[in-house]
Amino acid sequence: QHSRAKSVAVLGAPFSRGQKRRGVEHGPKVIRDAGLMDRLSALDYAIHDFGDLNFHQIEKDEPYMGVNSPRNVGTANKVMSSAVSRAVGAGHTLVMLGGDHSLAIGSVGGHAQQCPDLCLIWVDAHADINTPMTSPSGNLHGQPVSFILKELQDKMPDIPGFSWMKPVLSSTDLVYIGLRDVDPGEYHILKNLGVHYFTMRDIDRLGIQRVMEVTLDHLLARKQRPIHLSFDIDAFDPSLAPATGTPVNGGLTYREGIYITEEIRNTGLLSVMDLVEVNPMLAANREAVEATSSLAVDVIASALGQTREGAHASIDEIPAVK
Ligand code: EXY
Ligand code: MN
Ligand code: MN
Ligand code: MN
Repeated sequence: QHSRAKSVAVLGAPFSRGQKRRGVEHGPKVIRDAGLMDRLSALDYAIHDFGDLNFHQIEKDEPYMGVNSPRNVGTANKVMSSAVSRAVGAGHTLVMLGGDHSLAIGSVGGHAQQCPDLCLIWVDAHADINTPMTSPSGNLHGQPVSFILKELQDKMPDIPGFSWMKPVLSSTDLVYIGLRDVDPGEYHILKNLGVHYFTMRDIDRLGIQRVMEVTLDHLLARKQRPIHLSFDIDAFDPSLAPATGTPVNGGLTYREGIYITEEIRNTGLLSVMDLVEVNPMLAANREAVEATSSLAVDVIASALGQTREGAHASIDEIPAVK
């Protein structure tokens, strides 16, 4: 059966310093405005809104070795890490609303403090595995995975703001789904470390059902363990998720995205989920913002147990005629 009835906590992270386009700090607000809490309360457990984290800005934050806003990103992730650790330690399944994807450094880091054996499913158009030395942009939202992986530590310079951070996962603990824009340095790292990944081409070839079967088998066959799902909304096709900073054509369909989260839900092992990179300031109009944020709500609800076949949670018999 599915996971024991648990409580779910939602934590907003209005943060955008991992990239250069303002607006992604409003992600938590537009996702909540799209009805997140109502949708989750229709599911089967206690649900808590932990509100938004408070990130105080560090004024003097010069680039370091080409990395932009290192102190702001490092410090924000330290805050994120302790908040996630506390929430998971208190027994909640946590949903983190970004904010840009650099926040996964703290989210995965804090999760790993409580669950050192966790595995990571990274759903994204991008691999986000540049090191500071390979990054073409200097943006930390394109680098979080390099901070997380043990195998890359001797390739990582000491970046100001990150002295608290320890790498927590091995490359075999990670699977990517949805890749279609991978930089040359990233490609080299993926191949060199033997990271398991499914590009959009792989999804075309195998189908999403097979992709999920292989993903979950790779991560869980040897031993059941907590899942961290880091879901970048830009994994979806830009026609579905236009309000995001780095859209790439040829992304997930609605049904592929929902199938991914349904399969993760069915393991009963989802422990923390990030939903990042919704940027309402980058949409052409209000409809585009609403489409993107209600898609985010659908993905989160599906990861937490909303099914396409319905549910019988609150009805235990067919109503009699009165
Ligand atoms: N690979 C590019 C870079 O490192 O700058 C673009 C990264 C975009 C990252 C988005 C959040 O997934
Ligand atoms: Mn990303
Ligand atoms: Mn991305
Ligand atoms: Mn690129």
